[in-house]
This record gives sequence, structure tokens and C-alpha cells, in this order.
Amino acid sequence: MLFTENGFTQSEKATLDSDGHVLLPRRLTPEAQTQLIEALADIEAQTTGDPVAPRHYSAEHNAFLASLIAHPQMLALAQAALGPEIRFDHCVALNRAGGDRGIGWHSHDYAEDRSELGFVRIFFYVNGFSQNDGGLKAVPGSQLFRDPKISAPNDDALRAGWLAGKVHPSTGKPLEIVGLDAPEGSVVLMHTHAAHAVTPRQPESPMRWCVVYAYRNPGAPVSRARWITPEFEKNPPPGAAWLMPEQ
Ligand SMILES: O=C(O)CCC(=O)C(=O)O
Repeated sequence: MLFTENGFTQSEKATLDSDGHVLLPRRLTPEAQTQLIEALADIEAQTTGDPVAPRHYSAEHNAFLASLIAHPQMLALAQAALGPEIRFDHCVALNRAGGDRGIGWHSHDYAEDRSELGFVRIFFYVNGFSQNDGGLKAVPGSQLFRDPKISAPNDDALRAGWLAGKVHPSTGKPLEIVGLDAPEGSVVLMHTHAAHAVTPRQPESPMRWCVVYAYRNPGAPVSRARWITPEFEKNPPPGAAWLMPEQ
């Protein structure tokens, strides 16, 4: 078992679509957490030779991570968010060691002019995080603008820039930054156009173990983040062949 529960509740799906993200606390089973930390430590060990490829193509560098691309519970979750017609887009290790600087505000691209085409990232925060320690931040409602170029170095710059004067298209409330707290075993789903950032990891904190799997509806030119090598596309893990084509 990968998850303690299958798929999504209606209210989790409603939160994802209204806020642009949803936190599912303690959704990874304890055995999956153990296997994921082992796999992500294996990825870290491989980065001494090449700091980029094992992180950007993590499923191609670890068999356990590869086996999750078409895991029935993973597919059920991705399809609950996106509908039945989906493609795999990338699997990226996001481990952050003590002292990691985090990342500023940004969003990602896909099908900006076609709101019926979705793209979600499924983050596994294996040992969790707190708001001021490698913590994910987001702006509920920002995904509805489908802006792939949101960018700001810090909260003040985002407030003074992209956020200024913007309201949630459905609720009419001013857009605001929220900081998340994730207990171990948390899963976060996030629409790709959502504004998000990560706070620095405290210097004395242990590694924050994290991997993200991304899925999308086919139908638009592929995103800049589609990281699948031609070899992997030709030799996908069992059950994953139908998820690999670009379209
Ligand atoms: O490290 C994280 O928690 C999120 C990383 C991120 O911003 C991304 O994958 O786009």
C-alpha cells in the first residue's frame, strides 16, 4: 500500500480546485515512507557523480520510484484530480538538506489558454516540514489566472508585485500567501499554475525527504518541465506505457 486512503474525498477535490493545492496529512503508509526514504537516499548518493540527472529524472535512477508512476493508488489519485485521460510528466527529487535556501515564488507552464487541460504535481513530503523549515507556501486562487511566469524573490516582492490588487476569481476575496505545516507522510497536490515558494531549511534540521510526481491531461504542447528521456519512454516500467506518450 502506498496511501492510507484511496483517491480523494469530494471536499479534498473542491479544495484543490478552489485553492490550487490540497494537503493530505499522513496519507503515505509507514512502509511507503520507509521505502521512499531509502529510494531518496539512493538518489542523493548518485548525485555525487552527476548533481542534476538523478534529481531531475529520479524515476530513471531508482526502481522503487519508477514503480510508483503507474501504482494503482497513484493513478487513482491523479485521475481523481484530472479525469481518466492522463500522461506522466516528471518525477523529481526535492530533498533539501539543513541550510538549504529554499526557493522563491514561481509558477509553471502548461496549456495557458485551455483551462479544461489540467496539470497537477503530487508531492510526497515523506518526513514533513514546518512553515519556517523547508516549508511550502502557496497563494490560494493564484492557479486560476493560469500565469506560467509568476516570479518574486520573497513575500514582500510578491505582495507588491503580482499579488497587488488581485482577488480570487470565485470568492472575490483578496489573494493572500499561506504557509503550510505538513506532518510526516504528507501528500500535497498542486495545480501547475499555482504560485508557490519554499522557506529555507534550518541549518540544524535533518534532510527534508521529498519527491514530486507530475501528471497532466494530454492535448497541448508539452510543458518545459517534461523530463523523460527517450530511452525511458521506449522502456517504461510495467503498466506505465500508456502514460508515456507526449499526446
Ligand atoms: O521543494 C518543494 O517543496 C517544492 C519545490 C518546487 O517549488 C517545485 O517543485 O516547483
